[in-house]
Amino acid sequence: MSASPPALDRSATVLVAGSSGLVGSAVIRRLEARGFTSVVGARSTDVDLTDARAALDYVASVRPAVVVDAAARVGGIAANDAEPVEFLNDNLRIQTNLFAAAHAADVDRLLFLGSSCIYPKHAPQPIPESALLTGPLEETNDAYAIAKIAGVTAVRSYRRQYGRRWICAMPTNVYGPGDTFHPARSHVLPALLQRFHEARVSGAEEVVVWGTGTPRREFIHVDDLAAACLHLLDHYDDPTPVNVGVGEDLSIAELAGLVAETVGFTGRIAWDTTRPDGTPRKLLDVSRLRGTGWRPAIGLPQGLRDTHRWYVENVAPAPS
Ligand code: GFB
Repeated sequence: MSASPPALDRSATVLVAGSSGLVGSAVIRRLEARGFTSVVGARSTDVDLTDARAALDYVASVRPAVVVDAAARVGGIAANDAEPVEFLNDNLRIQTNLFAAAHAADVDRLLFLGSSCIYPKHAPQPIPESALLTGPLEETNDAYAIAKIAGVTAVRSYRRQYGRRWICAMPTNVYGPGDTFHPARSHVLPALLQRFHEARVSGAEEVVVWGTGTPRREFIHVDDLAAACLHLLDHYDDPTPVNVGVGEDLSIAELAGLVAETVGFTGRIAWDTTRPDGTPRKLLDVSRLRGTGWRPAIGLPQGLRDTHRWYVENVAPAPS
């Protein structure tokens, strides 16, 4: 396994790119809870990372010792399928510019967040890190996946050519408070929470869920992912990306049942099989992560309740 680097200095300046997003905001909460005293969050309104000059100037002005790259254009299966050009180009630009700026500012520790969609569509299950680049990708998100694979290669290249102690984490599907709730663009878990909640409130008898219900997905709560990111920065220094998951998956049909139970919807579930299923199964092999001594703490039923509460308090329209 990897060499263990020195734990991060709690007074080091840590720059979290993508700090208004689901993952970036959770990483900031975790760093602050763990006693980091100089945490800087970069939102897209602070710096446009698709602009190379802006990225260089911004990182030079912050002078971070550590960078967490949680900045990305993200979305669910429909958004990825509809806008592959933006998912490819924006993500390539964001990470290329941020890495170049971090290198120019002599940043020695960086964590890049990828995605489990980098693995082949028919990878062995659970998916080991060694499955990378062993087969064709799922077509609905190949543009996003290629951008993330380029990011993994870039991190490995900065390590090899310049000796940077940069690392990659590959999270499974992430959810939690702060997620994007949009009927067409979001990932499945927030999309279903919103749809089932609205059906319960309006008294609808049926909720439509996309696809066949048979694909299997693994979900990690964003606070667990943030904890894993900090754990890896403190304990992991190796060119191999690390899968970050919980080690268990469920079918979309089972997820829909759990969401219905969480929000109190008791009507029918109908399946819109004109919608794509995407990858049949994405369960990560998390033995490398477990080998570093980390385990998740938040189970899916608890995480769903937290996320539903957050949705009701922050997103759902107030009852009139
Ligand atoms: O979360 P999701 O969009 O992402 O969809 P992926 C997961 C599964 O849920 C698919 C089904 O089989 C969908 O067909 N599903 C059912 C729904 N109802 C819905 C719904 O209302 N909304 C959505 N979004 N899905 C994404 C990638 O793939 O995963 C990204 O496109 C990224 O690139 C992300 O990697 C983690 O797991 O299929």
